[in-house]
Amino acid sequence: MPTLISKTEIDAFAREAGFTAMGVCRPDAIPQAAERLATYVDEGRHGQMGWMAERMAWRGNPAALWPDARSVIMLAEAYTPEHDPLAVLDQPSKGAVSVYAQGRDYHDIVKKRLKRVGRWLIEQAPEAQIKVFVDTAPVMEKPLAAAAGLGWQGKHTNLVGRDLGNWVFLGAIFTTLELEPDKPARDNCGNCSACLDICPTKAFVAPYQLDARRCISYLTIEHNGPVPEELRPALGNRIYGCDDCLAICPWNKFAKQAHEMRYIGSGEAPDLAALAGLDDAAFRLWFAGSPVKRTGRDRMMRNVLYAIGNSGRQELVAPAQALLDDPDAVVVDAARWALARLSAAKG
Ligand code: B12
Ligand code: SF4
Ligand code: SF4
Repeated sequence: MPTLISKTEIDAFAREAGFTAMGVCRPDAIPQAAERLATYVDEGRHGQMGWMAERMAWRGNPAALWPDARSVIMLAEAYTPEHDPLAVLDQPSKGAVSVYAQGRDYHDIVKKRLKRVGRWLIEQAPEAQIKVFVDTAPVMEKPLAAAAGLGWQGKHTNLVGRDLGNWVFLGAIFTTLELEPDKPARDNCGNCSACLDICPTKAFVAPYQLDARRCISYLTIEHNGPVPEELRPALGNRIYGCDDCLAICPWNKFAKQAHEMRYIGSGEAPDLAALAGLDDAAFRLWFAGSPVKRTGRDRMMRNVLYAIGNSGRQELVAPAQALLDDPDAVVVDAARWALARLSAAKG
């Protein structure tokens, strides 16, 4: 349906609500996505994320997800760190938590903002209908954001913008309003391969294609059970997510400051020894309000033990030994591995 709201007005309101950038595309603007998603799933690159293989007809084709939608408003919200996110990798007795998880859970904050923009849209055009999505719905946010002109999918597969860098969260508002689509942005990766080269586990099958099963973000957050032994040394001290391919991207010199200070952690990384002592209740308390909480205490303990094993620090033998009789078999396996590795490091 034709609308009298201009995109400039929507953009202005979205910025007032806290978003850093906005763009519009049609729901049928990502015709290659379905096939690429199918290849990804057929090759098993999604690992244990079984939900990616469900509702593929919707995920790969936003026009099928909601046939009445006429426009997709894509929004980006900056969470640019104020410290060097890779500095913690040189502090083996600390646990590296990726930037996006150092502060408050973005899902809650972005969703509230999306709803605020959505409510405002309906006030301006009461005939409009909207649906808002962030992260967990069967919507491919990166190709949609690229189609809406916010940037391009870099070789690390994340959205990068010439004036945004890649430290942004994405969210979508589908609407029945007809809005003028933006032009997709050009790929500006050129000959650069910094993100592919830095990846500790060589998780990229090719530029623009990730095998999640090798990605530390997947292994530390999504993967249940023991991490394959050959990949454990490459985790280093990363205990929740990984920022290497994002942090190295040269376009971050144009990154915008985060508007939401609740995303900005103190930059202080937690001590592995302290984390190893957490029971379930203490874990929940420590990570209250953070996305880390969703991974659960046992998986975090597993990650902490791999980091202890990689630390070479003999003072971490005692905290690892204390977990040898943990009720969780995966934690016990990780404790044994950590102790064997520390013993080998002692020589
Ligand atoms: C599943 C998922 C993951 C998985 C898999 C990631 C992946 N790349 O597939 C795991 C757990 C590994 C993960 C990790 C991370 N994630 Co994640 N994740 C998602 C989720 C839920 C779906 C992504 C998806 O659809 N993947 C399936 C594949 C097929 O899609 P794709 O990556 O877009 O694949 C494209 C390319 O491969 C490309 N392609 C394929 N072949 C070719 C060939 C050529 C020539 C070209 C040009 C392109 C091309 O086309 C495909 C389709 O567009 C989205 C939220 C959402 N609903 O979209 C968040 C999301 C992508 N994640 C996000 C973040 C922040 C991260 C991490 C940085 C977190 C961290 N610090 O640990 C890491 C980054 C790791 C990385 N290098 O990608 C943000 C990214 C924001 C941004 N700037 O782009 C999102 C959008 C969440 C959000 N709402 O903000 N994530
Ligand atoms: S997040 Fe880390 S492990 Fe995953 S692709 Fe990027 S650099 Fe590799
Ligand atoms: S690091 Fe280089 S190749 Fe990777 S996304 Fe950034 S510009 Fe593209």
